[in-house]
Amino acid sequence: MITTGIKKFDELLGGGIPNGKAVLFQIEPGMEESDVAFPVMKENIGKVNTIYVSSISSPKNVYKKMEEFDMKPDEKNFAIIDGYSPLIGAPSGEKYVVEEPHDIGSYEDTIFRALEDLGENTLLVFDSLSNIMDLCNERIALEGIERINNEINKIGAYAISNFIAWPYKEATLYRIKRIFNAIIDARKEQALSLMEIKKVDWNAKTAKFYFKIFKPEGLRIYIPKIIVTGPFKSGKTTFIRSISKKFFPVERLGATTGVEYGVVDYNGYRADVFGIPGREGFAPLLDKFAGSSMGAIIVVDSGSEESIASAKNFIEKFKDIPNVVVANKQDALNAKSVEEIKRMLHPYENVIGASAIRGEGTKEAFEFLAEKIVEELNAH
Ligand SMILES: Nc1nc2c(ncn2[C@@H]2O[C@H](COP(=O)(O)OP(=O)(O)OP(=O)(O)O)[C@@H](O)[C@H]2O)c(=O)[nH]1
Ligand SMILES: [Mg+2]
Repeated sequence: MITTGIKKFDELLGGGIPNGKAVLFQIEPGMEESDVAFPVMKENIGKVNTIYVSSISSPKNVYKKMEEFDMKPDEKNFAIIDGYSPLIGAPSGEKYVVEEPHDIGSYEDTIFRALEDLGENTLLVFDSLSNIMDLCNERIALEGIERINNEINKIGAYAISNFIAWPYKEATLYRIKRIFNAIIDARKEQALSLMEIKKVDWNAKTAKFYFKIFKPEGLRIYIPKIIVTGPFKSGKTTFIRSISKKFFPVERLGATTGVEYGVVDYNGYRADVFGIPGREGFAPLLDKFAGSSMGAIIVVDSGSEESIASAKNFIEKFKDIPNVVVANKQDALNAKSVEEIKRMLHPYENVIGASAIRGEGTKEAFEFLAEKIVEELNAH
């Protein structure tokens, strides 16, 4: 089994990509993220041997890109199959060179030779299957790809491939679907990049989530807008600070006076988080954000009944999007327990205890909401 490095993604895949499986990333033409396989390869480099089939860029550019992703390939466990240099008539310094890049047979020969050298614990990565199909005869190329996938299935290795889904003939697309164990779509939706597990022939779910690729971190489930609000002095700013890797407060004399912003990177999730004071003057802004946010975090002071009671208004305001109440200041002597707070907010259940000042429970509350946001996306 190999993993994607994204906890939720792996969970949806039933733990990861099992041995012997060939996965196709079917990417909408024109997408900025045209290489979705690369960050998955990053996650596994060093854990399995890697063969990278380079057909659209020079080995030099592949190594450069690896550096950008903080990857340190080792000759013993990483090899490039160079299908690019012969194409442009340049000499290749690689051990594995596709002599005749217009012939899928030449790709097969080289790949099988490399697989033999590196063994079954190997991940085969295609930088662009669509490019290889365009170079070789489409029909014959597909037959070759099928033979390669069969070999992967047989020896229990792994394959991941980028495939730009140009408007190919129906028959071609059908054939492609048939010869891969899993198809994962990457496409634009409402100006965001969406990944959708469309087909899997092992025990996994079809599901979707928004994503982004960051350098050097790699793949992340992306949540463009989470709002953090709540009553006065409940610890909203302290909460956002404690979950963010970058934080931009807007404060005057210790009080928040505008929209503060944090970038969260936690357990495979990347989110842009906006803090808005809950006071009356900010109500119009709050309503505007409520309409455009994917989720809401309501921070209350567990030591104040008034603060807890006011959560009800916020719960009502955010009833149409996933939300969570953070019962903050659990460290304080007069703090009401999470159970008590749940009773006070009954029948509302999504209450998570935290101490933002100690950084306890805050990331868990964030992840709880992030999971709900992904579930919500898959509920429709
Ligand atoms: N004991 C305790 N104090 C906390 C905790 N979190 C925040 N505080 C304190 O509560 C006060 C308010 O914290 P902030 O984070 O500024 O609260 P806020 O909700 O952003 O406040 P406003 O934006 O002005 O409404 C500060 O004195 C914090 O140190 C916590 O978990 N425990
Ligand atoms: Mg504040």
